[in-house]
Amino acid sequence: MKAPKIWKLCVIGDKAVGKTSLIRRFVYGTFEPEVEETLESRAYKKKFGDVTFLIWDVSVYEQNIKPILSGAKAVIIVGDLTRKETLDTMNQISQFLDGHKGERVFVANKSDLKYMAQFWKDDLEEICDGVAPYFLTSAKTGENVDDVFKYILEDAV
Ligand SMILES: Nc1nc2c(ncn2[C@@H]2O[C@H](COP(=O)(O)OP(=O)(O)OP(=O)(O)O)[C@@H](O)[C@H]2O)c(=O)[nH]1
Ligand SMILES: [Mg+2]
Repeated sequence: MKAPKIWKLCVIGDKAVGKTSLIRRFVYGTFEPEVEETLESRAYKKKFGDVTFLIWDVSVYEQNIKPILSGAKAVIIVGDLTRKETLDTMNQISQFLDGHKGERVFVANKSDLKYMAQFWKDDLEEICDGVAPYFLTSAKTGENVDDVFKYILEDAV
């Protein structure tokens, strides 16, 4: 019997950008307009292809994120398209991750509210710096959410 492949992923980003909503959309296929803030980091499990993802929803209150990020195959850095300051946080996180081994993926969430967008693809291209991919997602409609995980499954080394 082949040993199951378990990949740890981490979802991180500014407050209320939709980290929990994105994970719930992917894992359960649901969306809720009212979500409780995530006080403590926790993991969700989802089998995808021949891999089991262990997806960590990293709380903004996490005191020590290094152990949580340790061993992650990929880190999903999330921002909220309707709040420019969340892009700055994405950038800061990305710099903090320099030297971290796993893959890095940028996600600008709430694309269903694109008429309120405060940043767009050109800004994302800048922070990706040609080395990481970015996705515009909506946890509300589900747009592109699976594609983020599909990318990690197929392209993460
Ligand atoms: N319109 C829209 N609302 C969204 C989307 N994703 C999340 N939300 C809403 O944004 C709010 C915050 O979502 P959460 O999933 O709690 O965000 P979070 O990043 O986990 O927040 P914290 O755990 O508090 O840091 C909730 O009211 C969600 O319903 C989206 O794609 N579109
Ligand atoms: Mg949350």
